[in-house]
Order: sequence, then C-alpha cells, then structure tokens
Amino acid sequence: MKNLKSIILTAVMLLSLFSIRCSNILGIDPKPEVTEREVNFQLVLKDNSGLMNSIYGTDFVRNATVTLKSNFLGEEYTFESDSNGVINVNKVISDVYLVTANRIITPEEMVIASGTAASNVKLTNKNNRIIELNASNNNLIVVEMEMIVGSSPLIISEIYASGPSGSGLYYHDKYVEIFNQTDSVLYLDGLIIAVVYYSGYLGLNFVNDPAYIHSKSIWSFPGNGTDYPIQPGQFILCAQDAIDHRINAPNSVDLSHADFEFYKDDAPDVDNPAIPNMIRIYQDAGNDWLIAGERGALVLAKFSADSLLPYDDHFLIPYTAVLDGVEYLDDPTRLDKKILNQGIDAGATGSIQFYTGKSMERLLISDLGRKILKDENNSSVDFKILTTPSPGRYHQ
Ligand SMILES: [Ca+2]
Ligand SMILES: [Ca+2]
Ligand SMILES: [Ca+2]
Repeated sequence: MKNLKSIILTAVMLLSLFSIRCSNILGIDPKPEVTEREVNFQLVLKDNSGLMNSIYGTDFVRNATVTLKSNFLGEEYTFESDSNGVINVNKVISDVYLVTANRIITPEEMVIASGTAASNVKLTNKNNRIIELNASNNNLIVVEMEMIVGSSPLIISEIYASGPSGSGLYYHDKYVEIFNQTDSVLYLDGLIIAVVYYSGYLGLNFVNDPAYIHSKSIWSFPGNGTDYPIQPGQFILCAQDAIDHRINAPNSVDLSHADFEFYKDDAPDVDNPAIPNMIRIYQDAGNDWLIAGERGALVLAKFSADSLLPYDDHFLIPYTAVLDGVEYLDDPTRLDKKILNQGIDAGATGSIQFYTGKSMERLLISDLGRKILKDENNSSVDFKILTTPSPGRYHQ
C-alpha cells in the first residue's frame, strides 16, 4: 500500500511539473485566479475649464456620471462622483475600458458661474477616454474634463459602406447621412466630408499628431452660405451615385432621390443631373468617392477649403474644425487599430462584412416632436447595426 501511495504521489507531482513546464514552454500563463483579475481603482474627475471652480471653489467635478464599458467583455458600469470628484471602482475585471464622464451644468449653476441661466452646457472628458485597468497599473487615474456646449449641431447619422448582397462585387451604392440635431435651421454650405486617412491617434499607446486629421479624400457641400438649409430633425443623404441601385443590384437601395451626389468629373462616374453634386476639394485616386467596406472613418468638418494645409501627398484638417467623426472597424473591440483621434470618437462601430447589405446608424434617444440621436462621441455605444440601410430617414 505504501508503495502504491508513493507511486501515485510521484505521478501527481510529475504531472503537475509537466503541466507547469508545458504552459511555460508554450508561453501560456497558468490561468489566473478570479481575484487576480479583479482590480480596484480610484478615478478623480478634474475640470480644466474653470467652471466648477467658479461655482464651488474647486476644480474637482462633483455629481458627474461616469460610464465604464469594458472593451472585450462588454460589461458596463455606471458611477456618480462624490463631492470631491472621486469615484471608487471596486472589483471590476481587468480590461481596456471606454470611459464616458459627463456632468450636466444646471441653469442655476450657470447663474452662479456667469450670471446667465444658460442651458445645454456640460462638462465631458476629452482625455482618458480609453483606459486599461489592470493590477500592474497605478490605481489612481485623474480624468480631466472640459466644458462643451451641447452636442454637435450636425452629426453623421448613418454610414452605409458594405455593399449589397447577391450582386458580386457591386459597391456603388455607398452613402453617408447627416442629421440636424438642433431645433434651428442650419446650413450645409461649404461643410466638408473627409475620409480619414489617419489622425494623431494610432493604437492605444501611440500618439503622433495631436492636432490634425490627415485625408486623401475631401469633398464639400456646394453653396455660398445659405443655399442649402437643413431643417431641425432633417436627414440629408449624400450618395456615392444618386441612382436607383436596385436596377443593377436587386438587394440594393434606391438612392435616386438623394440630396447630394459625389460625382468625380475626371472619371467614368455617373452624374444624375437632378441631384446637386458635392464639390471635390481633393481626391486624386479612384473613379469615384469611395469609403472602405469594413474598416474606415469619416469626419464632418466646418473649415474653409482654401485653408487646408498640404502635407506629403494629402491634406490636413484641424481637430478643432471637426463637427463629428465616426469610425468603424471589422472588429470594433480592436481599438488598438483605431485611426481616428479618441477625443473625436472614443470607440468604433462596425463588425460588418463586405457585401452583406448591413449599415451603421445612430441610436434614437427620443422621438418627441423631433428625433434626438445618441451622440456621446463614442461610436461603440452610439451606433447600432442595421440589416437593411435606411437612406435619408431613420430606420423603421
Ligand atoms: Ca459618384
Ligand atoms: Ca449630380
Ligand atoms: Ca438612416
């Protein structure tokens, strides 16, 4: 019996040694205990604008709402900061997190700050929008917040880029849709739609150019200031080709009633004479305005085309001119692949394959009188995937 026991013991020891060696040889860490994967953090919210200081005599932001969304596991947590601007985050799983911090400033607080009861003012975080929470980090993170007035007045409400199903490599039916989020008439004249080539933010750890969007495809709306109004709650459809694509691709969409059309006059492109053309500011390559099917980014910007800065073989648009920007990735959890600055879009929508007819549209927040679409400047939480595009309207 004694012998049998020692044989079993030796076998067990050898087996465990073998498995440790195997995991080391294969480069696999032994599975961590759950407790090792849980981390505790303190977030401190600090206002850079001076607004909190003028109301409460301190820069720390009290009563702010912070949402943490874990990138890989999709868990979402919501917290409220205390009177010192502190949030204690306990026992969350190690992961990369998308951080959205918001503090609505009440009209009463604005009276104290400025003497006027302004509404639609809030503080939001422009930095630390993507943080990695793991045990090896320092466990104190200061999230700086800035004052902004409302949401962007004009936003990109939908991007359809994948191409229809069942028609081979047909890809001429792409479009971008713009929405007026405000209760006022605005004007599209001269606004820019640019395809992002890259920007200052490439991956989680690489910051290159902190100030500019780089683009090789820059188009503007026509008009001299007040020629192309967009009504409150109106959707504007900008089509690659403003034709009924169902004629060539039965599962595609009718874009013959688009509001604007991208027409490349130095290429064999289609021009529907009834639809006003976007003005090509710069795009050398290709036979048409083109956005990538699975992975790309677009910005809407207010910037004079004459002031664009040349750089290498493309042009620069300052971040400060960007009204809205949306990034989509084939795998939206791979934020290390992002090309759009996280201050413009903290996350990414997407997860759409080529030639599936799927589209990306903003979520609806309210539909009382006019629609309000979600705009947290974070496409990971602002957008949903549609199985059928909804050109020029909100999906049913
Ligand atoms: Ca075209
Ligand atoms: Ca046209
Ligand atoms: Ca739509």
